[in-house]
This record gives sequence, structure tokens and C-alpha cells, in this order.
Amino acid sequence: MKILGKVESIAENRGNISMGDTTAVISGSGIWIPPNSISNRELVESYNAFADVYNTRNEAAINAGSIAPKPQSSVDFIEKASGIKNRYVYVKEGILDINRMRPLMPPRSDEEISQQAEMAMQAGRAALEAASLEPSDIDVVIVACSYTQRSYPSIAIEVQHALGINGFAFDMLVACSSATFGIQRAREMILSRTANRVLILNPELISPQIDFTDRDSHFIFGDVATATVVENADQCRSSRAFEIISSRAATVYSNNIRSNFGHLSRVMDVEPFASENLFHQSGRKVFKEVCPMVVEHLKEHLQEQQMDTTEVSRWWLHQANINMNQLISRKLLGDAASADKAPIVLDRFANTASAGSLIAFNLHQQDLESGDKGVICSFGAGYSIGSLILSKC
Ligand code: CO8
Repeated sequence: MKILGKVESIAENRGNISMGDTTAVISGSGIWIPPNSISNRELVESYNAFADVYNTRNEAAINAGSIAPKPQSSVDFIEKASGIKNRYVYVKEGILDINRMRPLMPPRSDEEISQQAEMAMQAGRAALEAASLEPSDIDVVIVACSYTQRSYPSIAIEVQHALGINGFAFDMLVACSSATFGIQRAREMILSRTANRVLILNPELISPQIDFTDRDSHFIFGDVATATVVENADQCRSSRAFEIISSRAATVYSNNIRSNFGHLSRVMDVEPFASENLFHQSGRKVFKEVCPMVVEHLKEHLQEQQMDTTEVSRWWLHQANINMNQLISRKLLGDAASADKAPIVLDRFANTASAGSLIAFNLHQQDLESGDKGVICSFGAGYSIGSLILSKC
């Protein structure tokens, strides 16, 4: 039975909220980078060896036309089409093994800390240190990322417990916009005075969801964790804080980026981790549809604040594809577009889902001076777009 045909939804959340004199600031941020990296050369060599074996094993079916051969991947293509040169992974073992083609992670008991909570804590501690805060100063923990390794207890509550934080914690999933949407929720809590200090964690453990046997997507993602402290400016102890002047969120339903695995696979009698249920996308369509949406979104957001693009010193954009970022920068800034204004980190980190714009923010903010403006902007699956206009305190 078909319940619904095509469903489209558009929702927009404008961020011009003002609650008395309260101001929310980003008082600290941090990154945790996994110890293992994989270069394009390593990845392509492994994939191509896998493809050769696959094609030999399936020669009869391929010749009969019942299955397609696996085409060869290429380092040149990857660098030209995406700008990605390297990625970090939580676990490297197993990924390059042509008999496995996925990470090999030993299971942990319920009594041990989970992998994602561990990643989140490392980044969280760095953010707390940057904000000159102790875990006990925090009253809300949000884990905002593309996947969580289980539904409950939430990863956020696990981190809250492990760090010794009072108050409450919850997980939220908005794919590539999880981090910016999480910071927005934190800002709203500060402005409405339901919280004083919020720790937002983005443990992007993506490599388990990558189909390393798929030439079109095997190179795209990497693992990382980022963390941000948002707090009431009145209480801020940090000398490197940024005021969040405004935030804006938008979602538009699209099937062009999908991941289908989930608990219903059990009753649908489908293989939950078959290729069609892992990450897949129509990359070209995403590129064509998302770029103009992002440009429009950012222009409108700045207009709402009576700001011009020339007033923005730094654009910390989502990091999915270098050509996308360059196109968006050119549309926003014309001839003034440059790698200095809109830094790229995906050559080193690849697409780290919601953490990408936050990595750029972490690594490219030290030279900004008091009063300088910057924009963090995420975009991706959903579709979802989130933007934050910041001013260096
Ligand atoms: N090596 C050699 N050739 C290749 C390879 C490869 N590895 N891959 C594809 N090709 C081939 C294609 O098959 C195609 O061949 P043909 O012309 O014969 O059909 C040709 O190269 C060109 O392919 P494309 O048109 O697909 O190439 P593009 O120039 O469009 O580049 C990209 C592909 C890089 C994927 C590009 O389209 C892109 O980056 N688009 C934007 C996508 C994007 O931003 N997506 C967001 C995704 S992520 C997100 O929102 C988060 C989700 C949550 C995290 C999930 C984690 C798993």
C-alpha cells in the first residue's frame, strides 16, 4: 500500500530573537583528530585491487550482462572533482583490506565507554579548556551529528555522565547541518535563560557508513569530532569569544542524499547494510541544487541584519567539495573571493559532515580582531542549511 506520494516540506527558522539584554557567545571550541589517516593513493590502490578481484570472480555474470563490472577509481579524478587529498579515520584496520572493505572495530561491553562518546569527550575537553571552564560549569550537553551508534541511552547523556555534568543532555541528527543547528538550539536556550552554558559535541564517526566498494563515494568522507561551548556573555571568561549575532536554519526535503539503514530493516526482511542502504547520493544534482540555495540563504541572512557580504572577514563554509565552496564564494564575493576569505580544510580532512565548517572555524580564526565578522554555514543532506553570523568580541 502506498501511503504517501512525494512529500515536500519547507521550514525556515529566522534567528532575530532578542531576549532582553542577553547575548550568547561562542567562548571556546575544540577538535579531536583521529590518529589514522588514509591518502587518496592508498584508498584508490585498495579499491582498484578489490575491483580487479571482483571482476575476475564475476566474469561470467558480467559477460552475460547480469551485473555491471566495477570500474577503476582514480586519484586524479578525486582531487579534481572534490579537492580531497586525505582523510582521517577512527579505525584504519580493515578499510584497505580487499577482503573486508570496512573498518574492523572490536565491540565494547555496556560497561565500557562507547566509541562516539569517547571521541566527543576528547573534543569537548579541548573546547572547555579554550573557554576556561570545568565540566561542572556546563548545564546542557547536545550531541549533534550525522549518525549515533545507538538510540539510547543517548550519547549525550553518556558524555554528560562521564564528564560529571549536571543538568540535561540529548542527541540530535540533522546530517551535515547538525553542528550549526545544535549551536542555534544552544543560543536559544541561553537567550531564553533556560541554560547558562551549553556544550555542543559533533562526534562524526562516518567511516562505518561508507561503502568502500563504491567508486562514486569511497573517497568522500572522514572521521573527526568538534566541540563548541555557547554561553551567556555576562559569564564568559574567555579572551577569544565570538558573539553569535544571528542564526538561520532552513530545510527542504530531497531524496538526493540518502542513508536508509535503520531498525525497520529487521521487519522488512532487507539486509540493513546492503550498498543501497548505505550513504548514496546524486552528487551532480546536489551540487546544482544546493549551491544556489546556499547563496540565496546567506544573502538573505545578511540582509536581515542590514549587512553586506563585504563586511564579512571570514566564511567558514561546509566542506563537501572544493568546487562547491569556490562557486558559492564567487557568487557571494565576486572577484574578492579567495582561500583566505573562505578557507578550505577538506583537502586534509575530506567531508566530515557537520564538523567541516567547525574545523574551518577552529583552524582559521586566530588572526581576526575585535569587531571582525564571520559566518559559519553548513549545507547538506535533508536538504539542510544552517548559518551563524558571528562578531569577534
Ligand atoms: N574515480 C574515477 N572516476 C569516477 C570516480 C572515481 N572515484 N567516481 C566517479 N567517477 C566517474 C563517474 O562515474 C562519471 O563517469 P561517467 O561520466 O562515465 O558517468 C564521471 O566520473 C563524473 O562523475 P560525476 O558527475 O559524479 O562527478 P562530479 O564531478 O559531479 O563529482 C562528486 C562527484 C565529487 C561527488 C560531486 O558531485 C560532489 O561533491 N557533489 C556534491 C555532493 C555533496 O555535497 N554532497 C553532500 C554529501 S554529504 C552530507 O550532506 C552529509 C551526509 C551525512 C554524512 C554521511 C556519511 C556517510
